[in-house]
Amino acid sequence: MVLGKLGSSISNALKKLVGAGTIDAKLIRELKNDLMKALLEADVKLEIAIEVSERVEKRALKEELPPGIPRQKHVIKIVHDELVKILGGKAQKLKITPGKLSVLLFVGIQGSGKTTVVGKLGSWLSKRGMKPALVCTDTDRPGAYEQLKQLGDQTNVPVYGNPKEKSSLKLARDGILEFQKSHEVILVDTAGRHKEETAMLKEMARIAKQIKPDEIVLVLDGTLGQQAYDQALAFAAATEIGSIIVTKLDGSAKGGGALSACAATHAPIKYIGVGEKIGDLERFDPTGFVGRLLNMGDLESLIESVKAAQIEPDEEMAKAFLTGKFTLRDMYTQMQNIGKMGSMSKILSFLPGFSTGLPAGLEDTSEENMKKFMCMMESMTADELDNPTVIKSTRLQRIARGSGTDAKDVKQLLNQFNQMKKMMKGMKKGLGRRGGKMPNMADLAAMQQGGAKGPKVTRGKKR
Ligand SMILES: Nc1nc2c(ncn2[C@@H]2O[C@H](COP(=O)(O)OP(=O)(O)OP(=O)(O)O)[C@@H](O)[C@H]2O)c(=O)[nH]1
Ligand SMILES: [Mg+2]
Repeated sequence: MVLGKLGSSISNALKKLVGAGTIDAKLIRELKNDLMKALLEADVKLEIAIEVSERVEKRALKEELPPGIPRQKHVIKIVHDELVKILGGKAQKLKITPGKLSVLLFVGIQGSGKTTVVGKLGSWLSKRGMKPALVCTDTDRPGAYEQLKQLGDQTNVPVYGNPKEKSSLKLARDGILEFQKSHEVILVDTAGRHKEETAMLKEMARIAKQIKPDEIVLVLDGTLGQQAYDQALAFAAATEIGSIIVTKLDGSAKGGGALSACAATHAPIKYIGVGEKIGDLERFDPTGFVGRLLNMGDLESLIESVKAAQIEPDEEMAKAFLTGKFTLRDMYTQMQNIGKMGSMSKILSFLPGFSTGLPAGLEDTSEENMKKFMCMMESMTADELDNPTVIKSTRLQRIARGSGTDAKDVKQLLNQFNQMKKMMKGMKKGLGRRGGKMPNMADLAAMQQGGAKGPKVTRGKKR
């Protein structure tokens, strides 16, 4: 995988963080250094590596924690978001308006893969029911028109060009005239082969001015290292780059150059080239890519579900807890909250380092079990919910019957409740440091994971 090494270095750094009970400024600084090192090793330009890791450090230290989110998870989200941000944010489509003529101009240095990309995209669009056409404006490379024609012929996409014509401007204009009435998307290939880079940039800017494309796509060789940044910057200075396509990501490319190019142009990567064949083109989704890169499952959906649930214990519950009166009713509410987020084990499985298991009293909190427990609690009287010690044999039988379970299941629930209550009692002492806030299930899990006896996770506090 491109940037695979970067991903494993960063996720190792994050695992260190998750494994630690308490996150302090020293740990965050360590993460910043690990991040910077990983970015540099992946060929990301020094300035960008510094900028990203410093931003992560600053945010991790300053930002208030959203309710119910342990600091570890929050820091992971910051790293994730910053990487996604550089790569262009949400996955975006090319600027093509169905039913209207769209013109896309492809630019890039010699050999970056422009002509190949134009051929691949023609095939991509035509397979999706659109009517694309290709235009060759390259007057410098011998055989440029034949190369594009060959690609177009493979997928029956028409190609305009004239090897005898010397003016690239005229070729661009004539190509558009040729297809504008009969086709939906015109892909214009340009020359990358010039004696001087400035001459090429000038020609590109002239063509752009003349044909006013809907989008200018910078095609970038994915095997480029540090120089990718300056190259992308030069293009962005000469014209308005709308998106990037990174090619040759099928080889041993580290991919850091692509990351720097995005930062230089503030343009998103929309596609990647992963081979020489016409079908070797993939859409690029920064969120999914970074998620896979950091190997932490679909973090976004987790974060979204946590956000949607907005888990925060209510005041009544906090009071009940502070006075040591944790009842089955409170446990029921907690389970309802977890239900809103998805099961506890699923939530924890999103986090590296949490795979070792659930905290004491929660091992059995699978979704199915939780539903069963809630069913049993629904079969209890108010008295039983508030004071579970009254539940003895006949009541046990009645609750089991009412909820379609066995007496041993009810016993298991009571057992789990008692374990939780014991654990909460143990933590009561440390509450002052939490500003009197009651821990929720996620906190409990985090505490247990850190091996802490008391609540060491600070929430909503600036450091
Ligand atoms: N392995 C691999 N090779 C690629 C990929 N994309 C392009 N190439 C190869 O890179 C070489 C250059 O590609 P072109 O498409 O001709 O590059 P260009 O930007 O049009 O080059 P100029 O016209 O000289 O500016 C060709 O040999 C392509 O087959 C890719 O995604 N993977
Ligand atoms: Mg070419």
